Amino acid sequence: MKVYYYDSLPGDQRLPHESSDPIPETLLSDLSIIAGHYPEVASVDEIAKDRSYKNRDVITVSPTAMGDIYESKVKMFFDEHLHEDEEIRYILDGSGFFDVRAGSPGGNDEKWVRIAMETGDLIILPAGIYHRFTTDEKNYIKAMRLFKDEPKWTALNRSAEVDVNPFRQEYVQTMLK
Ligand code: KMT
Ligand code: NI
Repeated sequence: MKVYYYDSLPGDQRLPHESSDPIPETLLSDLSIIAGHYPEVASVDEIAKDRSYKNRDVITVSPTAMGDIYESKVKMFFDEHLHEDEEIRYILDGSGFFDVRAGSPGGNDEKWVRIAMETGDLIILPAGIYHRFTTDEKNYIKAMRLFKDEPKWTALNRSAEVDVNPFRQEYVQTMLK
């Protein structure tokens, strides 16, 4: 996977938007993100077992799989949001971008970090991190979503209220340490 700062220039969200600013080597771990390449699904089974993840499903995001609702789904995934649980995604096929927030929360140094995910890539986003997702120009990704218990999937879009959500506050505290 490739990691870089999003250039924030106008243009389709599915374009790479790669800025030339260098990123710190520890950027993802500084944000409490775990990411890696695991060609064997068996490695994912092991990670799920270690973290007590009992359920999973597979989602295909593409015009073929979703039909008419594809464009609106892609727009929805791209709304900045957080979850009260970890978000684990394993890419089974295709590719796409996970954007995560870096910089001081609400500060003028906030940036998007773009993580370009391909087949075999796994990402674990901590609860409370603001993020968004989009397919790329290929308009096709097949991803495994892992859940600790029931497939619960609530996205809380960024707002003043969500900024003070306890899971958000806990994540922000972790960043200050
Ligand atoms: C998310 O959290 O935005 C998603 O689950 C997107 C689909 S997974 C590639
Ligand atoms: Ni999400």
